[in-house]
Amino acid sequence: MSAQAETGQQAEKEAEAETASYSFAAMEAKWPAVWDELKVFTPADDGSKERRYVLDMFPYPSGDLHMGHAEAFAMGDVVARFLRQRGYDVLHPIGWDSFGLPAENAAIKRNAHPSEWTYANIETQAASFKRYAISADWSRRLHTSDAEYYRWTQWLFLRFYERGLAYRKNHPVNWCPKDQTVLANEQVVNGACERCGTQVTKKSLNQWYFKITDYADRLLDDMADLQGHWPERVLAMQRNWIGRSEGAHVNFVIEGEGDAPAREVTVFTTRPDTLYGATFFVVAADADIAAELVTADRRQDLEGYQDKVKALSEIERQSTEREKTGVFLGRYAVNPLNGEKLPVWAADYVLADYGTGAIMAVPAHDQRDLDFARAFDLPVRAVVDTGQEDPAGTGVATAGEGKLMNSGPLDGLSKAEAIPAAISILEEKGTGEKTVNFRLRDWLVSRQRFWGAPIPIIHCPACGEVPVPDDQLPVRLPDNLRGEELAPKGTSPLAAAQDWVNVACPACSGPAKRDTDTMDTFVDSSWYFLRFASPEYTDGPFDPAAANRWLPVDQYVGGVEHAILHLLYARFFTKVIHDLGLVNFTEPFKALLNQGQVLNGGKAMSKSLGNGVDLGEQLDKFGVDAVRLTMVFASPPEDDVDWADVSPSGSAKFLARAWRLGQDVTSAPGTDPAAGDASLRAVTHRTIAEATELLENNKFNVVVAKVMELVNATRKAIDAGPGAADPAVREAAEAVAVILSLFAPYTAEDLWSLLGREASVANAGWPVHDPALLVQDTVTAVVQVQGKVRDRLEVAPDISEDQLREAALASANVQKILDGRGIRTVIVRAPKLVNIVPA
Ligand code: ANZ
Ligand code: ZN
Repeated sequence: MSAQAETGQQAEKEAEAETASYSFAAMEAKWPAVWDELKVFTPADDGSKERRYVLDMFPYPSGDLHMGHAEAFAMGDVVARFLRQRGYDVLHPIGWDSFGLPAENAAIKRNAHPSEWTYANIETQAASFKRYAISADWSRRLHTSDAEYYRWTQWLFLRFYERGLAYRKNHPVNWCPKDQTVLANEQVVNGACERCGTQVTKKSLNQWYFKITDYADRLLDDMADLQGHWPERVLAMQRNWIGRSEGAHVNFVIEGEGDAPAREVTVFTTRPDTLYGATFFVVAADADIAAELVTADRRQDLEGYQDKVKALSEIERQSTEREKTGVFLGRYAVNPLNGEKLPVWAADYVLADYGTGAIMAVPAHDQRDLDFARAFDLPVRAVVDTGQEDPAGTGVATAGEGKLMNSGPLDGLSKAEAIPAAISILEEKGTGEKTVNFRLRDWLVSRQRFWGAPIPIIHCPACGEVPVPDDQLPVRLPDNLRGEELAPKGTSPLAAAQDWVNVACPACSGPAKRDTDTMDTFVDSSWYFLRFASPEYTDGPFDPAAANRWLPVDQYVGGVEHAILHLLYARFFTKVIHDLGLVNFTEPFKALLNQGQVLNGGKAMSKSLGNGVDLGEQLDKFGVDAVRLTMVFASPPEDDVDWADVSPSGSAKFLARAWRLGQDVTSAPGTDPAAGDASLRAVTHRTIAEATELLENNKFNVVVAKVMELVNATRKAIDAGPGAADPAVREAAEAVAVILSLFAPYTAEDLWSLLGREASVANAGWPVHDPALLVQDTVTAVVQVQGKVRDRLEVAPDISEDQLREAALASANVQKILDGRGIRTVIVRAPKLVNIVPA
């Protein structure tokens, strides 16, 4: 056996000895029942304490929990447990986002009902969450696929409908050919289906929408309250997604041609100041207006072009890299300011769905227009003198500030002056007006799938759309459809359930049909945080009084992948629910924490890479506490954790070391620490002070490092210092238990009990530091010669630079190194560092 292997074995034996009596399995078996019994995590909700609401984005029940859940929920639990220790009444609920496609696909494969797969997975995850010691109030558990829940999703839909915020329209929508369902704009990523990656196409369908655009301004404005409490990049993404642009609508008359009469087409522009520089006019190739305007002899060209455009994603269409393409439509638009005739083109770089789907092209000052002008030899006329070279020559459009020229009444004005001036002229003439345009589109909520909340509308041949009366809610999903019957066929599988579809019209009692679409699951998750305030409530989606007591959520925790979809929808719902008079707040989440991802070897864990790490195996091997502690210790919560770089066995060793303090302390509980060892007390109180501040700033990983130092100092005091009977040792060990209770609940509880204290450490109360004990009489100054540490000096914290320099130069160690050489420079950073550079 090699010497190396021998020392390896030796180290292993020592490690074993160290952890021998520390059994995470025994603790995991013992404590959950005690916590349940004591209802440690159920808030009192009686007003005796200030309330705090900590929420983790609820999980989707796809199989068992994975490493990502383990990280996110470890972070959220630290916050919940910290606030509980600080004396707040904490609501920390858990539930499941349990409607959705995967359940349905699994059901088709297994010839089962989606509920079987869903609820089996929920039970698996619930057991894992319990083992993982999430400090959740299990009595408030909810599932969005329960009829008691989706009844209220439907009820909310009807309230939206009454207010004109839910409506149906026929419109080209994003269609996933694989999943055979429509997708919201938010679910199309780089032109592909967010779920399955298939290239998304457009299809004209009659679909239900929520009018989120009515709330665009408020969604933007209210972000001011979130500033500083939400990650800036999430706010930026929402701001971008909403995409507010100020500008003008300008009406152009398109001259008649042959049989086609003259007509007006409006454009949206952010640069009405450049109207005199418009040299052509472009409509979106796929907008109805293109087909309406095109002259007969060019129709075939247009149709050929449209076929090509259909295959392109929105991103491709807007790419500045792609060569510009288009078709002249044979018509001319008249510039309302100078009467000039501009040729009308159809092109793909203009989007049908943005602004009005038509633009005035100003190639001198807009790069896309300039690229197009150069491709088709159209004129370029600069109207803002930016001091740069003429774009016609350079091919580079100039977008900056400057004085107007070639622009009649606008000449000589600055860009900033010319924009309102141009708008006034247009408004006087009645050919345009100031306007605000948003990138945000209405939210498409209907899905042609089974496993979702049915849309509570009945279609009657006589009465049209008739809402299902409230007292007939929920509209339950039929439970007799199975397997292939659930397969997507382009229409909802619900359409095949004849006995379900055919109903009497609630208005005229005549034969009518239920709407067969279900709601996007993002509808379910847009209000669940409200339901947690009163999950048993039967008179409405939630008890308004309870919601006003608990909400808004004080700390929301979840992945940044929800930056726009879920978080924007939840904000929208909250505002509508506020406007319905049900709650007195307008934002759902006061603060947001985006935890990082768990990687393995620098890459996201995935089946194809084969780098997945099984959470269950990690828990079996190292114990829950070691996994939780590792997640938190690895990095700041916002950063990724690379499982290849961390050491859960190191965490386990540390936990055993902390736990053994409990075996060694010999002073009785309640002993006054005042007479205890002063230097250990200073460490304990400094740790408490620092941990408090670090936790308030979500710097959980640093807190773990601090508690490790405290464990070391305590161990030293027991072994080589004042000894196990010193009351300062008990004080330190109890502080370790309480701080550890946020990260390693089993070890902390067991340590607490070894220390002779009663369960639960989870509400022992946060220790308060004594500022008088923080005063340090000396600090350590490091003395370097040419960057190498040669001595350490204990000095007063307020030592002057001169005094410190002198003390360093007087050091015998330094003298020895210098060995008579002269000194070139001395750098002093009092009271911590001196660096001497010899001549
Ligand atoms: C003339 C002009 C001159 C423009 C100029 C810009 C610069 P944002 O800021 O994103 O709102 N536009 C309008 N509708 C469009 C559509 N459906 N597809 C593609 N482009 C469209 O952009 C507004 C500008 O984008 C508008 O202002 C319009 O071009 C173009 F020197 O009008 B502008
Ligand atoms: Zn009717």
